[in-house]
Amino acid sequence: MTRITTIERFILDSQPEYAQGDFSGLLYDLALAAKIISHKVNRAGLLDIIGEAGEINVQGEDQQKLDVYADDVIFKMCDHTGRLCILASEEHEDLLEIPARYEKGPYVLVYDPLDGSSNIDVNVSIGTVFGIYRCLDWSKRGRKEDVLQPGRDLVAAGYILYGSSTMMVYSTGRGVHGFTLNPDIGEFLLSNEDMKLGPSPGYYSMNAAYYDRWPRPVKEYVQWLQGGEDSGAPKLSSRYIGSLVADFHRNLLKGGVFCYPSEIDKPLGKIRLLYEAAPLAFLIEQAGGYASDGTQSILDIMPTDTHQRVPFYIGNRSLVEKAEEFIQQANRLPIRE
Ligand code: AFP
Repeated sequence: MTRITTIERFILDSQPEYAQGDFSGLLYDLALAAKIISHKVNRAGLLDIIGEAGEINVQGEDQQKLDVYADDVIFKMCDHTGRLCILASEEHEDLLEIPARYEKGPYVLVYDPLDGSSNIDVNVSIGTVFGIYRCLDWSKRGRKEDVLQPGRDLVAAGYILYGSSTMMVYSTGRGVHGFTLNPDIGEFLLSNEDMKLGPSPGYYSMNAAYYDRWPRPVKEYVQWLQGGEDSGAPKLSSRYIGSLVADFHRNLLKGGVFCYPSEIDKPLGKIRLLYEAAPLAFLIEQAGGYASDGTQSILDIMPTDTHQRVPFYIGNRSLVEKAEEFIQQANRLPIRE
């Protein structure tokens, strides 16, 4: 039998002595939340049988929408532990304060509880994304400033993919590590240690239905991606799920680039900087890749709003830098608000 490492063991073994309290505990809280959400996601198809979201089910209980449920689970797993000073969720307009009856801690959690939720009804992979920052000022913990930090200052980031298996992938700045949930024993087991992008990318991923809405340099970049040997681009195939976590995970394993560019009438695209772009940018750099808004590293962008969106190019460095080249050469920088 090969050596089995649980996520708990791995978290404890790979953190320095000083980080074995709040930080390790927070990662483990997220792993536990992931198991609870995974259990519910796997039953999503049964909603047709036991009642639709928003209705009363046969047990007489209110059905919650899955993304609201996931949001609740993460908040309730983390609000009382004394590890966090504030949370920000993609589901909420406002920041999520630690209830006054609980102690505040040194970390900040930003998260998208269930991304790709339009895929739930059709049984396609969805995911949770999270990022962890340190709070800036211990004496005034839990302010907006603690949340509005650049991705460069993340101390950890990760995602949970609810796919053919449930996986939790995270980095604390020491490589990217993946764990697969064994549902029989209810444990995340180390399955992908120190994940790195391969040198030969396999895929490009973008919603081609928006081609007419993309600015000219983006169209030229896509033509370059499609051009194979004539353009000097690597031979790529196209894959697009429409669930960022699933698209990202595939490209992390197989190499490639995911793009959600600006559009003529949507200059900042769709992807949220704080909840999606920055945590995944942190992971991709740890895996040897790069993420950009077309002009600069995603990790260097200082957020000004918790829900701000950003054009997003992420994957193998050579492919993302090529996007920057097209965008910068054309001198048509995405307009910032
Ligand atoms: P939903 O949660 O509304 O399904 O959005 C998912 C998402 O933010 C991200 O996961 C996808 O990559 C992207 O949107 C897909 O958007 P398009 O449908 O516009 O391609």
